Amino acid sequence: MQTIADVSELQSAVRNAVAHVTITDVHTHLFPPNHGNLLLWGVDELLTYHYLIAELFTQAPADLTYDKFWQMDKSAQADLIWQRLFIETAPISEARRGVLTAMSALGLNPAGRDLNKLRQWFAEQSVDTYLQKVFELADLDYAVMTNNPLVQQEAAYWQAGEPTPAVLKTALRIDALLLNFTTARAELNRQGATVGAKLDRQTFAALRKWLGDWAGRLNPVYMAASLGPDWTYPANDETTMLLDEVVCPLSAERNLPVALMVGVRKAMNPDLRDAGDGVGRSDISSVVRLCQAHPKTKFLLTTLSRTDQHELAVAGRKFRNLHLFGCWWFLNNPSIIEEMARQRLELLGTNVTIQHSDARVLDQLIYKWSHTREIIAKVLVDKYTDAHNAGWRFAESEITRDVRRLFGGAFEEFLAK
Ligand code: RAT
Ligand code: ZN
Repeated sequence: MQTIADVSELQSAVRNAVAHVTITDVHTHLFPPNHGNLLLWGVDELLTYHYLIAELFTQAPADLTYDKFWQMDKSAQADLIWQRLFIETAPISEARRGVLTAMSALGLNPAGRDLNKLRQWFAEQSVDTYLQKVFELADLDYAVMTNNPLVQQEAAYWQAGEPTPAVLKTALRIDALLLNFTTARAELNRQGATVGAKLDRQTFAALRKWLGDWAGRLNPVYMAASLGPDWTYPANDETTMLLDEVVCPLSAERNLPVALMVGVRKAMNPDLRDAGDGVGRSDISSVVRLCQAHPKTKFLLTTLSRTDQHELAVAGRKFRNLHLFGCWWFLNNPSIIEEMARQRLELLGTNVTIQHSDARVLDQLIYKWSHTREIIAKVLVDKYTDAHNAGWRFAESEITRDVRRLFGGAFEEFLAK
């Protein structure tokens, strides 16, 4: 095997591998183009991303009330965000820079400061070819969606059974069931599930059947839920019962992992709607107990608080049924991605999925991945250099193999196990 002797050659091989790796995006909020208005794309959607709405209100004048903002149509909201967050103040936050990166990668010129010109370009695109273009620019093999069968509009599209693009795979989202059984029950029964009000054996069986039917229909990569910082396991509550009696048994039976995203403090400011969620520290010992209680269920795990990350990475070393992924939401910022990547590589080697995009707007795939590639390249150059200086010599094929592991290979291995 030909290995690289020269350290600067090694460093360029690492940079090159990260720049050219094909990525699997393990968690997004994208939808197939034939699912109506569910798939968001274009500059107005980028500008009204909830991350930017939150930023707008940190500096909006007092006479811009929440109600006033929500009553505006999308393009008026986008105009306002463009004006205040790009023209009147520096677009240097991560979410703002993202819009610039996406525009530039598409060959547009954000520095022209002409929003209508940008809009005009998007108006000329057709969604199917644009989807393909974005996947090529970001260099993804596929992205995993978030598919919630308890949302009627979403369920109807899947029940209609139209084919969907191979670049979008499904994930069965189950928060609504895990966190609010009473509300979920009404929709379950509307779908013909005949679920009783009491969480007893019969109800669990009906729920397993309903969930199993949806798993059959969607063929998901995993089931998923986001949970609050106050989530504990086990607890004397519905979430524990539903995990123990419905979700984990189905997961073990079908070898279908459960992805948990823990630490979102929902509706910290309800006036901000989707932009109003905050963060709290999670209880990693609950994650540990869950992995112990359900050794036949595979858990994909990410948490929202920076403070949790070390403890979570240590847990990731202890359980074969636990796989860590992504720098979620408020952690998806260069300084934190870098810190988390270093920590995870040091504790877990390449057995981690280093990032996911969480893209809600198709175009975001472009910037979220190009920004991540930049940071991970920097971190990996250091890590490979350190191993080289310690006496190892790498072959180029080994570098590309391991970079792919970080960007989707380890995830797929975990799914297949
Ligand atoms: O990052 C986000 O866009 C959040 O609003 C959530 O969607 C979160 O990622 C989730 O999946 O719950
Ligand atoms: Zn998400």
